[in-house]
Formats: sequence, C-alpha cells, structure tokens
Amino acid sequence: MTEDDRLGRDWIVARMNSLGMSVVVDRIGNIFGVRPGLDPQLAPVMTGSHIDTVRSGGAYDGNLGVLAGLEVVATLDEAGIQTARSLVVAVFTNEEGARFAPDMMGSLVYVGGMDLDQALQTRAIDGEVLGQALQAIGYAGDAPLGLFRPDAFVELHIEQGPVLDMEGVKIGVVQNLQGISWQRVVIIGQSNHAGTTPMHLRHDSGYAASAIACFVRELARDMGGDQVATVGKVDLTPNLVNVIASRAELTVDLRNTDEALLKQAEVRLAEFLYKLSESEGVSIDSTSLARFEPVQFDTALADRIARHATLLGLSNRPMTSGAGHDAQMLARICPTAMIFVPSVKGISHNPAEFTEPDDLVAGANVLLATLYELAQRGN
Ligand code: HGY
Ligand code: MN
Ligand code: MN
Repeated sequence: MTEDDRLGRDWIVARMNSLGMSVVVDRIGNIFGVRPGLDPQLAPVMTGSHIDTVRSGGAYDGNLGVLAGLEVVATLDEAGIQTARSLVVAVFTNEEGARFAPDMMGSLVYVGGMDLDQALQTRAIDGEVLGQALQAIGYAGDAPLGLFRPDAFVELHIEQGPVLDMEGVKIGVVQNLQGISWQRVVIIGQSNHAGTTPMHLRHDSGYAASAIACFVRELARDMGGDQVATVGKVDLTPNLVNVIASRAELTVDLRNTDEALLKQAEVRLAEFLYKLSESEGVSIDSTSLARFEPVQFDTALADRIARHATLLGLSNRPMTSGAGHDAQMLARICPTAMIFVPSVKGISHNPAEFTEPDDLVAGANVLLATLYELAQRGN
C-alpha cells in the first residue's frame, strides 16, 4: 500500500489489459486478470501470488508467481490455444504482513478467514490504516470477495531456503507448509539513570527484550526438529545510551510443521515471559499478530506437478514450505499446490535474493504444463 506498490499494481493491470484479460479488483485490493475459457459454466483454474515485498526484500518473492502466470497467458495466446476453463491470474494484497499484520491478509480475507472491516481497520507499524492506504493508491476495489471459486490453485514461488540450491534439484513439489505464530510483546519497565541506578534496582526493558531474543533461540535449539524462532523487530524507548529503557516493543516469529509442537513452543515462551516479568519487575504483555496452523496441499495436484516436471526432464523432489504463502489460504477453498524453484544460497527477504534465469523458465514451464492440463479438464 505504498506509492511503489501502486506503480507495481498499475504495471500488472496494464500488462493484463495488453493480454486482453478482463481485470477486476476486490474490496481488499486483490487484483484478478481473467482469460476466458470456452465453457463459462466450468470453474476457472487460478494461479498467481503477490507483488508486495518486505521493505528489505528481493525481486523474486511473489513477483515470480504473478509474472509467470501472465507469461502462461501470453504463451497460450501465441499458440492460439483456447482452454475449456477460464484462467485467472491473482495478485493478492499484503501477503507479507510485515507492515500490516497478519501476513497473507488479502488471500485470508478472500477465503473468508478474516473479516473485511477488521482487515481494512488494521493499523500499520507506522500508524497508517490499511483501508485508507488502499484508497490512497486507488485499489480499494468494489468486486465482492470470493468472486471465483477455483477448480484448482497452483502457485509458483522461489523456495526462499537452501534445499534445492544445495541439492542441485530444479523443481520443488510442495506437499505442505509449516504453522506460523507471530506475537507482539510490549515490556514496560522504568527508565532510570544508566550510571547511578544499582543493578538490583533496575527494571530494564532493554535487558528483558534481549533476554527474550536469547530465549527463543535456545527454545528452537532445545526443541530441534522443524522448530524455528526469531525476534525480528525491537524498538526501545527512549533508546538512549545513558537511559535504562522504560519500554520495549518486539515481535516473536515461531514456526513448526507440527501444530502440537508449535503450541508447546508458545506455552514455553509464555512461561518464560511470566518468569522474566517477575524477576525483572517489568510488565510484559503479548498480543497475537498472526496464527496459522500447518497446511497439507492437495496430493493429487502435487503429483501432477511432479509428473510435468519429470516429463520436462527436470529433477524434482517433494518438500515443505518454511515460508507462508497465499496458497495456504486458497487451500481452504480448493485443491491447491505449489511449485518451487531454487533460491541461490537460500537467501530471501534480502536484496541479494536471486534465482537463475534458466530456473525461472523451468518453473514457468512446469506451471504452464500444469495449468494447461487443469484448464482442459471438464467437470
Ligand atoms: O512470513 C512469511 O513467511 C511470508 O513471507 N509472508
Ligand atoms: Mn512470498
Ligand atoms: Mn516474503
């Protein structure tokens, strides 16, 4: 919902129009380009992703899935191919959630997992209100939510992790996606003089915030398996060298492929926060910013993707997604699966994010073959 986002959205809409697609924008700003099929009675096949990025993001996260979807449309046009089912390319609003939590917001609202008004009233970390920001960039659309109930949804995305790159495998066939727990933690201590205050009299919010960051690292290490954890954002008040911080606000991102273990991690963190508030004499409050359970994708659809990758002579392997994706929300309303391509050195959410052009093409070809086959299916 920034000026850059508007420019990116405008570019995509212009591209959709130049491809002869009809374009609709819904009330949470999701954009849909439609390539009509021969039989309008059949439910469409949908692909797409997001074009918003984290502020320090790279060029491929999300963008690949949208641009490859448009490339599939252009390729079918060039080949003069009409498909039975319509093809819809979706651009979902606010997938990242780093500015306006939760993440995958546009697709979550689309599938009815979050109330529209609640989403529009979401306040950003910089104070902006989402609905106003959407108006300001001209993408507060009027199309109803849930406009399309797809026959299937396939998302092409970079892996954002090291597995494919390290193993030299070209395509990831995503079977499942881990659960996500985001919390905002606010600590209220007492600002005091950093030099004169005896250590046993301090109520140091800065120390407490650091202790939480260390705790979640140890928690992930202790739990092992798929447990991951990080404190990505810390704001201290007054944030001055010689003042004991009176207030700290931080975020905790916990993830696990297993829901019971993710719950266990949350309970252990809550216990630690309580003990820390007692020992440091500070108040600690935690609010959930996002909470999504692990998701299993459609096995038959994943097998279809694997088959097309193999037919195209591309090495492929089943894998789990460590990141959240719009596909995890579409999986609530239709058969859904994902295609991954390698991220060089596994780097993502970083301007150095990179995928080799040949790998981009390979992913797009698997998407083309899969979407084409799905779009030719009758009921
Ligand atoms: O947080 C995520 O996994 C995604 O990038 N929104
Ligand atoms: Mn993404
Ligand atoms: Mn991302």
